[in-house]
Amino acid sequence: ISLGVVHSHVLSSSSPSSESLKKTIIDKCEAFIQNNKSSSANNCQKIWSAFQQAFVGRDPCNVPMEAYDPLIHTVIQDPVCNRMLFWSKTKKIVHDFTEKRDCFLTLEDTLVGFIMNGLTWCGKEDSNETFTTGCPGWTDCVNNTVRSFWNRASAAFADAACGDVTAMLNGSIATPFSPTSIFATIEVKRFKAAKVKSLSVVLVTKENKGTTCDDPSLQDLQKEIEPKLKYNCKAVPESKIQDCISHPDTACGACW
Ligand code: AVW
Repeated sequence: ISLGVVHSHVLSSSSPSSESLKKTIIDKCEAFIQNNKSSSANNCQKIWSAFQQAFVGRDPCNVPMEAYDPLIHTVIQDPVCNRMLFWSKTKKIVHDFTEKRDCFLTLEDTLVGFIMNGLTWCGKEDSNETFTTGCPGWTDCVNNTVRSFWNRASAAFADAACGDVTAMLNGSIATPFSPTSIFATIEVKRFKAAKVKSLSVVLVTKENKGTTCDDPSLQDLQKEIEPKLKYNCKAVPESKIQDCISHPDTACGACW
């Protein structure tokens, strides 16, 4: 049995055919809806068809983020005020955390983010094929198929933000609020003062080392936010968040 599983895994991940990408996406879509009944108004076939029209037949380095507008408009997603969690350079810990509890939700915990998370895809000019290998990498060209998707999905996630929003940033790197990140270039710029009350930064630190909330990049963030929204920042040791990951019964409010 285990050999069979390995074999089919190798087959499905190396096959570049349109059918396998379509199946992967529809399967993930249906699995998500199964586990999140609040998403059941979505139609996975419609989502696939809106998704593929963004990039099929196009140069994979020339897909602007607007190409995904039809996909974003097809997805039905309730806003979750006060529970939205943005992140930058904290991908693993933030998702280990949200996987265990419902009090916070990242883009990757929403339908469209969940479906595309971990996938690579692209098309080719004058072809109706879809590919999952040989696609341009994140920095190979600005308007690549995958990066433009994340830009567009992040924009929609930030547009929907409301109430008190939280951002988990990395206090172990020199510039926790990186000016080239999606968080800085897209999400922060789209918070609407009429809907978003405050931004709370959780700066994940390694035992009182690294950057603090006084870091110049975080001062830039504060300047960009205030006085439109309230801003606050708290340095939280990584071990405290790890404790909350291992003890999912701990109240979310006690995690930072
Ligand atoms: P990130 P963001 N090469 O941790 O603020 C390959 O910088 O941008 O956080 N992949 C890359 C590269 C690169 N040079 N740069 C970024 N990525 C990919 C959506 C990689 O998968 C959520 F709502 C990395 O883990 C967050 O609030 C991911 O992009 C926000 O945007 C995130 O890069 C996180 O984006």
